[in-house]
Amino acid sequence: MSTTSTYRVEGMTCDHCVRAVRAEVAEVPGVTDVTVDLAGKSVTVTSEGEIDAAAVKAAVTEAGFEVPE
Ligand SMILES: [Cu+2]
Repeated sequence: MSTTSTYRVEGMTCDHCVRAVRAEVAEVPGVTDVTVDLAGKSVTVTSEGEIDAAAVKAAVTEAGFEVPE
């Protein structure tokens, strides 16, 4: 069963940012799909089973952006 969760992402300004976030988050274990909304400042993650929110936040940070609490 797949789960979808959305996280707010601060600091993305262009398509390069979108691609960077997508690439990092896609590497989180269990993630099957990543949709980044530049205008909406969010990333929607589809995964098999429960996703590790901390891992998603770490991936976004790794890409150079912030997930505000
Ligand atoms: Cu950019």
